[in-house]
Amino acid sequence: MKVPFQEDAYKDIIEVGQKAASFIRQHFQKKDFEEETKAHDNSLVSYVDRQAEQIITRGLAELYPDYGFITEENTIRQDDQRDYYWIIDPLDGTTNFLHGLEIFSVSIALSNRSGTLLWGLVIDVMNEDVYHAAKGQGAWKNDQRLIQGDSSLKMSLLSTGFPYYRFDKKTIYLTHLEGFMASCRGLRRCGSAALDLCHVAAGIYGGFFEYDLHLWDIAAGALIIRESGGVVTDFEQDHENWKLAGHVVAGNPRCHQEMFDQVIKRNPTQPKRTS
Ligand code: 2AM
Ligand code: CA
Ligand code: CA
Ligand code: CA
Repeated sequence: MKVPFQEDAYKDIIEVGQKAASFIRQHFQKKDFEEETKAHDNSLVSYVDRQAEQIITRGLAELYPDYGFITEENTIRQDDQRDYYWIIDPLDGTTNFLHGLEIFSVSIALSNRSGTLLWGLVIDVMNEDVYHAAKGQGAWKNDQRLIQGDSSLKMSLLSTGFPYYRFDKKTIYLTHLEGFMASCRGLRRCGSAALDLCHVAAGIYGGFFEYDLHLWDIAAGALIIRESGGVVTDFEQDHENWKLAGHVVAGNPRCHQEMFDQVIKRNPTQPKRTS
């Protein structure tokens, strides 16, 4: 399956993402937003998330009127039954954004109807770095090609995100955390899964693990990792199911395998598939 547009179209799509990133940056600097909560007290959102989403969906609809959308903030009709649809998280790391921590991103992926990821973009908003990947063609940070290294688990930094409201998984999570703590060089928890995945693609982290993520958090970053030569699976080493279950283990091929051999396979329970 090829990307349904030529390389010279990437620039226009990236510009749409950059427009949203610059909108987010301006409001971050002015601090003129108020937080709101969704169903759970730690699920925060602001008008900046919604506005940024509209900037992206309007821009993309103008470029590709026939494509559908799956978006976090629901500001447009959700439709994954078109030949192609965009998967959008307009602001990944909202809690950081609202608390003044400069770690958040814009994430846009393109999928075909059968769920194959074809193209992905993550923008590190405050650093103004652009990560993108096209299926079968590679991954880039700005104009630098990303090629995976092979650092061992022992020599790697790992990144994770804590479980939110699903505290039924707390015990499994703490077991994994303890196992990884003892077997890697250091653990980080920065708060934007999309950016964490890009940092795996760039070789900053040897690996990443988190439960219960949504497709819009991980679709673009996962393609960027794969196109850099890295691996993305769920906790049963399934290469596709993470899209449905949201449980993700990612890394360079060596570190990813060692995460399973040294920690995950030694634990009798894993977060379960939801499908
Ligand atoms: P968000 O900022 O777009 O909501 C970090 O652990 C990841 O979890 C981020 O991708 C973040 O995305 C997401 N996240 C934040 N709050 C969450 C919540 N209450 N439930 C599920 N995911 C959440
Ligand atoms: Ca959110
Ligand atoms: Ca998110
Ligand atoms: Ca978000």
